[in-house]
Amino acid sequence: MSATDTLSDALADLEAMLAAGRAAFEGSPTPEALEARRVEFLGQKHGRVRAAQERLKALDAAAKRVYGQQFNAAKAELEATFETAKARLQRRTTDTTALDVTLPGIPTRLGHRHPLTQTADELIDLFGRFGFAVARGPEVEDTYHNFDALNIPPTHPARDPLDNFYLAVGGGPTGAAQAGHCMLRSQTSTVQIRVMTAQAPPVRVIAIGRVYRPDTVDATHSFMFHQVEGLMVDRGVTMADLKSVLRLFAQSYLGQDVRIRFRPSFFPFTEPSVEVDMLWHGGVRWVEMGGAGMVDPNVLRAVGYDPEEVTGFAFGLGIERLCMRRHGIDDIRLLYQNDVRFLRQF
Ligand code: FA5
Repeated sequence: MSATDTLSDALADLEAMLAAGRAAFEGSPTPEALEARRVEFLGQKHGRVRAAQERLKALDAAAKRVYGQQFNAAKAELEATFETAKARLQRRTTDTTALDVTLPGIPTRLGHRHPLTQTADELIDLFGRFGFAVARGPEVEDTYHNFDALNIPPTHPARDPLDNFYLAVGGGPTGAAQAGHCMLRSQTSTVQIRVMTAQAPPVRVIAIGRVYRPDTVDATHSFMFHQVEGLMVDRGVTMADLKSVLRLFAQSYLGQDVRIRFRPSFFPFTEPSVEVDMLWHGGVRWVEMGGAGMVDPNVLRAVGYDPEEVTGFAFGLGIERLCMRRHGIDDIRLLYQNDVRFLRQF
């Protein structure tokens, strides 16, 4: 092997070592990795730079001069690259904007059920303990279940289009498509009919759900709200049972000291009928909580029950007002604005 060949080999190896060292230092992700690579390249005893220096010994005087110059430049460049990489990694560990993995995390806020959903769940639980099962019915109803079967005659003002959300399409009581026979239910009393047509007495159910009325919105009225309907039919059910159940319910849900009162009223599907009020606002104002009464014999007959055999009571309470009274909420609109600052309190 000639001295010239040895020089060109040595220069090629030097160039390759320089490229590898540059890449190793610049690509070091941590101070520890950089230190390991420093030892590999710049280590005093066994480093690759040291080995490249050893190549000098085998070269003749002229080649030594050439190689020596290139070696010095390569070594200086690698040392500088190492220092730059070291400074970069140091900056990263002392940089205050860098991620500090020892800091406590930012807790994720857990969501929870809307106060109205909580109220509905509590009512299901409470009435469940009184022996009432849960029944369901559709929100899009026909006028048969919303009116006819509830003894509400065709000319009754409760059917006024200004007081109801009729739908332009839909099925009538016979299922035939007939505009105006379909509506968003205005009361959960529709479910009474559905339950009684589906099963024989005894019946003891509640139905919870949305109802719709084009009422003017104010602190206690919304155009969409929720009702809990109760229905109990059996032999010998009396008005005394109705009053006991409602009083027990009010005390359980609103507190032992709650005061409720029954006022004579009228609903076409109950006879006698009452309206139930609860005392509110520091005991200075009565607020209507619902309507109730003994199921009208006409309604029982229409679903195939014998009013001589069985009697029943029914009630329909506004869930928003129960929830408001329970939590001291003075405006129904707060329940529908979805302001998390409000909702977070429940
Ligand atoms: C009824 O809806 C009857 N179906 C109740 C009933 C059932 C009577 C079974 C007899 C037997 P009323 O229209 O009064 O009745 O409504 C009942 C309750 O719903 C009211 O007392 C009130 O608490 C609530 N409510 C009525 N309208 C609204 C409204 N616009 N916004 C919020 N709550 C309302």
